[in-house]
Amino acid sequence: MLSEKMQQALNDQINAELSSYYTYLSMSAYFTDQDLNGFAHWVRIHANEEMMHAMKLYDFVHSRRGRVLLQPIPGPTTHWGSSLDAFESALRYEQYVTGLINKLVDLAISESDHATNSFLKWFVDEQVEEESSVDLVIRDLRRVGDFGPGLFLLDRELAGRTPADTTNEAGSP
Ligand code: OFO
Repeated sequence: MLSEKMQQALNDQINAELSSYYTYLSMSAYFTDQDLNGFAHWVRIHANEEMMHAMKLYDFVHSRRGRVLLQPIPGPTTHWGSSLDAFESALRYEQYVTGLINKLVDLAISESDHATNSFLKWFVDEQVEEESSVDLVIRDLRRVGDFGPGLFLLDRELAGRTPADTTNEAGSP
């Protein structure tokens, strides 16, 4: 069984992951509007991963006989100054989410909730990957600067992103 406090914290994290999904989907729409379809594709795959994160938590709460209580999702940002601005804001957001995961781990440890602590290890590792993948695009964008052909080629490259294998990750009820 989950404690009331842990259940609330996991519900809050479900909300944060759904907010991430909404934010990345909004960013994908922004890139489509900018005719950067490779960027839009990359970010949309990222959005789908956020939904998978939310569902992983959702299933975990149920598997511990807890109650999932969905909360309102805040309206996402809809405009960014540039591609670089969009990805820099994504990195700041991922760093914020990493902080939330760390706090969840702290809570699990303080409650000696070993099952939740073990479950959260996947998220700790995932955040390293999330920050790194966004940071790599930022570095490419900084290299490219205002050079149009460079942006064109980067857009082509990002169009090649394939979805992560989520077998055994999102889970089903
Ligand atoms: Fe769910 O990791 Fe990004 O936000």
